[in-house]
Amino acid sequence: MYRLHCFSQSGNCFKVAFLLRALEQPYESVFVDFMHGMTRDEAWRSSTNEMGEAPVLEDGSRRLTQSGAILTYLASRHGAYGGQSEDEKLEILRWMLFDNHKFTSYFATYRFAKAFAPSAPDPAVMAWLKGRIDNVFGIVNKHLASSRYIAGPAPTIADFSLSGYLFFPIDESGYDWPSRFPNIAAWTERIKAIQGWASPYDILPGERIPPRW
Ligand SMILES: N[C@@H](CCC(=O)N[C@@H](CS)C(=O)NCC(=O)O)C(=O)O
Repeated sequence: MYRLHCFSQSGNCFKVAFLLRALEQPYESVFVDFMHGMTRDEAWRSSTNEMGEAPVLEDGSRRLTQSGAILTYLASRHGAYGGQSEDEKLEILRWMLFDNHKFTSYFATYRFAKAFAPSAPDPAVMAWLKGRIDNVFGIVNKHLASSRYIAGPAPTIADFSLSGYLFFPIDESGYDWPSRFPNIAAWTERIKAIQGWASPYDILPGERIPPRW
C-alpha cells in the first residue's frame, strides 16, 4: 500500500491525496508534524526527504518527493489523468512547472504568512507577494476562459496541481480570489465533481489551526 507523508495545512499534500483517491488507490497517511519543525529536523531529512519538504510518497522501496513528480508517477502507473500524446504530456508539464514556480508557490507562501507563521507578516513582503499572486491568478483566469480544464477539455494532473491550495477556507489567506477570478472559481467547482474529491481538512492528518494574523 502507498504511504503518504503529509499534514492537513498542506495543499501540496492535498494534490497527492486527492489523486490517490481519484485513482481509487488505498494509502496510509503518515503525519508530518510540520508546525513543530519536523521537516527541519536533520534526522527526518536523512530518513525521509533531504529537501526538507512534504509530501513524500512511499511505494514499497521507492520513495518519491515533489508533488509534480509524484503526480506524474501515479498518473503513469495507473494510466489516468496523465495525457496520452507527447504534446498532451508536455502541456501538462508546462502548467505544473508554472504552478510550482508561481501559482501555488506565491499563494501558499502568502497564506502561510497570514495564517500560520510564528510572527506577524511584514506588510511590505505581503504587498509584494500579493502583486505576484494578482498577476499569476489573472493569467490562469484568462486561460480558463477558453479551456475547461488546465491542459484541455478533460481533467489531468495539472488540475490536481494548480487547484491544491484552493479548497482551504478563504479566511486563511484573506485573498478573496473567487470573487475576483470567476473562471478559476467555476473551474474549482468542476474539480470538486471529480470522483474522490473531499475537503483537505477531512482527509489529511493533523489538527486544524485557526488563522493567526
Ligand atoms: N515543490 C514542492 C513544494 C513542497 C513544499 O513546499 N512543501 C511544504 C509543505 S506544503 C514544505 O514542506 N515546506 C518546508 C519548507 O519550505 O521549509 C512540491 O510540490 O512538493
